[in-house]
Amino acid sequence: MAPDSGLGLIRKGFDMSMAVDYGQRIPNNVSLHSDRRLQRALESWQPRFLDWWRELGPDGFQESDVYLRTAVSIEPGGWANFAHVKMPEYRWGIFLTGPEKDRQIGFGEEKGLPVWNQVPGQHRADLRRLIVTQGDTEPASVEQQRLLGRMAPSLYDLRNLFQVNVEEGRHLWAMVYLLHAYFGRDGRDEADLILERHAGDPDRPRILGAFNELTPDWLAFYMFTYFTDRDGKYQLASLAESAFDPLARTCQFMLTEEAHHMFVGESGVKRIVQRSAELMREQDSNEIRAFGGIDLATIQRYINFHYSVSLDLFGGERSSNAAAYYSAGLKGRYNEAKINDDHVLTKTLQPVPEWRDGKPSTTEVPEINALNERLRQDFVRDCERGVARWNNVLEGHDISARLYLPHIAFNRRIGTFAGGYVTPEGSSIDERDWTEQSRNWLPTDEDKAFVASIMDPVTERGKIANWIAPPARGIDSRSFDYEYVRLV
Ligand code: BYC
Ligand code: FE
Ligand code: FE
Repeated sequence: MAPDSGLGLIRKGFDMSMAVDYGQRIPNNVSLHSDRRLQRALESWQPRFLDWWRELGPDGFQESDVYLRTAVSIEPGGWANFAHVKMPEYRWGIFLTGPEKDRQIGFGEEKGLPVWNQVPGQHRADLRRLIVTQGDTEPASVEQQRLLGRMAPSLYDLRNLFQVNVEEGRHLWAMVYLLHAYFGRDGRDEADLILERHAGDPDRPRILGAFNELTPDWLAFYMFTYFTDRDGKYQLASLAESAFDPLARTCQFMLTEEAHHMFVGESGVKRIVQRSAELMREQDSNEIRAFGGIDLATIQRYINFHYSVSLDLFGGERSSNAAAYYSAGLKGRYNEAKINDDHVLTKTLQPVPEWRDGKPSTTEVPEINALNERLRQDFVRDCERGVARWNNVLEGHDISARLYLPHIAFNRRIGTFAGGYVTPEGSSIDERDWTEQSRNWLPTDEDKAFVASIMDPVTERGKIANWIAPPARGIDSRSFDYEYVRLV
């Protein structure tokens, strides 16, 4: 019986042991075989997914053997399953963390009531929208990154790119499962549409702004996985609090994969900063482009861009959508259970940024309307940690320059700061000054052309491009010179 049949049945035949069934065409721990209708629907979506993967997934390398990890169980150690596989043969599957016994809704108007195992009619449209928005980002990122394989700095990095790509593909599966299993006909239609919108397509773009930008080079890739995948972490964590238990458990499991994506970003930028610092010392100059390194000014401009477009992903600083999601129990706060308050948030006020009299300022709003902003602030604090680690590298090379996060009002397109002109330091300026000076703050065509010019692929084992330092250690205790990708 499908859960969208209106009978409100808890999904039958749920496999409590949570073992992953790999005997199936679609590996899963949701006992897919006991729901023929759902299984058939997903099996008819699978070839469309594979067509999409071949057409808009990684360009080239589809026949190469890539040293990928695949989830084989949802237990903590279930991750450590590494083998060389061809990407189109990756075991994309449907995995949810195990159900928590007697779990209760943690926030909002129904706080304390049992969580839902089906979609309540009055929340159907909002839940579908959240799931579609989440699902839309996953294939978008694969599309954005599709050309990077041809300019990878090493086999190690090439493998990390593909690991991120296949896991974003699996995140799409996670959302498509929810759409098919719980939203009936319109869920299936939405799942099809996710494969029809494309990153940067002028006619059918992706839903959220950052997912229509190109990821043209590896500096952009590491910035994206540092900043934009981190938005994913915070959005998934707040959906993992949802009263709709299948969504909560799906997102919980996705978070384990997200950690690796952010590691790729943080360590990637760090290795670039390290190589740049080495070249600056060797040459006793900040101008290292002639020696094939990426200068700190360019790195800073990339930070400014990727950080500001990622801030936009949190939505407006005052949001009645976010308030409605919260009071309905659909989307919570980061680490909701660890917060010591009433978890209803209608009686308290919260300061939020506001654009007033032509400059950045703050105002107070009911706390429940400030949830996007709260999540954004959690994100900002998290972003600062990595920047501090990158700066440690500079300090270790006796370089006094520092990287930093620009002001939250800088280069924003969404929310109160959209349309304002603000410097990375937070001063408001007029449009003419912006036009003249923004080339100092955002990557220019010339920056991108330079970075593109040094992106020569390095495919020899143990070798690495000149603009990045090798990693401190390899993947799965392998050495850096391991054959992470067997090229054909
Ligand atoms: N671009 O009340 P507001 C990831 C729209 S990343 C375009 O301020 P709300 C990943 C908004 O839709 C995580 N439009 O915002 C990372 C609304 O439209 P309507 C993705 C935007 O709704 C790397 C209007 O503006 N997951 O997983 O509270 C690689 C006013 O909205 C944008 C999610 O986002 C934007 N940036 O919040 C791979 C979680 N921002 O109603 C994957 C699900 C706002 O006027 N999504 N708008 O038509 C959500 O929770 C919410 O939709 C948002 C927006 C937080 C995104
Ligand atoms: Fe993802
Ligand atoms: Fe990710």
